[in-house]
Amino acid sequence: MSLWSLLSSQVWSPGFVLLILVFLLRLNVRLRYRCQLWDLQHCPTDLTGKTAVVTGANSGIGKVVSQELARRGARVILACRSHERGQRALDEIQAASRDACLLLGEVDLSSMASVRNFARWLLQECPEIHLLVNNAAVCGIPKTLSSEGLEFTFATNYVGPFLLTNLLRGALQRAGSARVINLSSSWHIHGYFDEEHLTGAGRPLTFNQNYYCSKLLLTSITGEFARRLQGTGVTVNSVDPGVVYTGIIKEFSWFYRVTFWLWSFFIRDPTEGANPVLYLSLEKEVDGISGKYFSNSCVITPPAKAAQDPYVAQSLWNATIKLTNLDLMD
Ligand SMILES: NC(=O)c1ccc[n+]([C@@H]2O[C@H](COP(=O)([O-])OP(=O)(O)OC[C@H]3O[C@@H](n4cnc5c(N)ncnc54)[C@H](OP(=O)(O)O)[C@@H]3O)[C@@H](O)[C@H]2O)c1
Ligand SMILES: *[C@@H]1O[C@H](CO)[C@@H](O)[C@H](O)[C@H]1NC(C)=O
Ligand SMILES: *[C@H]1O[C@H](CO)[C@@H](O)[C@H](O)[C@H]1NC(C)=O
Repeated sequence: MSLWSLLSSQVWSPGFVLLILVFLLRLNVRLRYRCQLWDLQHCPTDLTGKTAVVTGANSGIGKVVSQELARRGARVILACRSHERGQRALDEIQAASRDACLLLGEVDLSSMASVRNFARWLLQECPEIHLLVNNAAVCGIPKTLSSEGLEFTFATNYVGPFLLTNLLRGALQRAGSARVINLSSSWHIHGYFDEEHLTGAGRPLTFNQNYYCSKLLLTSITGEFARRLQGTGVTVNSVDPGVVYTGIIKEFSWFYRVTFWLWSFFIRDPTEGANPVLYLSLEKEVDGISGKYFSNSCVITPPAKAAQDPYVAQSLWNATIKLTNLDLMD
């Protein structure tokens, strides 16, 4: 077919032109992300002999992170709430890299009893932990109280990881130098402080604000934890993976899910979303840096004002210690 007949043929319907436009736009977005992303391929870090724990490892960002850590020789504990979904992810990662050393752990981060059981088991299996990725989270769930009297979203996204990190503190310190990474979100700037939210009380929250607020608390407490761990060799930082097309929207109505799907052409895929998390897990230049918030292009960025106030963070720390009965432990 000559060029002329191709140009004058029927294929140039508006639909076809639109399709090409979408394709070009997507290509542009992909190329732009490629420039923003950290160069994972050229990072030489080897994790042989190291132990890493990733929560919510069965899907999305957590699965990509677990796979990369395992590929680099780490023993990776996939901490999942569903045995079945966890096992499926484990089999998949194992199939991709046959030497991967993986262990499945069961934990429901919304239940403090479950977090304690998991920590007990984990400390028996792994006396030293070099990397903890607090990745699991939920989004889009209306206010719900757990049987332990905690609000479900806050319990999963904030109180559970708080308790887990504290219970694993000894194992992290024993590792000599360890990193804790909290998955935040740039949306935390839409949250505000109210400790009473943790127990389902406090000022009413609008649509999805429980998610934003829980991420704000997480970002704030990261600073406080870092202050408390100064000099122990353990660093804690939080990071925004960017807007990523994953299962995070599974609890939303079909309308939001379809919108997100349409949007998925222009946002990050899980591999791109995992990139800043892997940067914090692997990159040598992050050694010793603690208490910071990293943007999705791996740059230290000031978090929301509310998350920078050490007094607020200390008060939040005190409240959460009490809520999790950690004050009765030692
Ligand atoms: N996607 C984004 O645009 C975006 C943006 C900013 C921040 N983030 C953050 O990135 C992190 C990873 O999210 P994702 O996008 O990869 O979403 P995802 O695919 O939904 O992954 C979330 C994981 O957390 C697990 N989880 C949820 N509740 C749990 C609980 N109570 N106990 C244990 N595990 C639980 C889920 O397990 P199940 O499979 O059993 O549900 C799932 O494996 C989250 O912290 C999220 O807030 C994501
Ligand atoms: C937190 O608790 C400590 C020790 O119990 C106390 O000294 C400190 O003043 C409290 N901080 C805030 C902000 O409540
Ligand atoms: C993340 O770091 C904080 C401090 O970073 C630590 O207390 C916490 O347990 C980890 N998870 C959360 C929820 O903050």
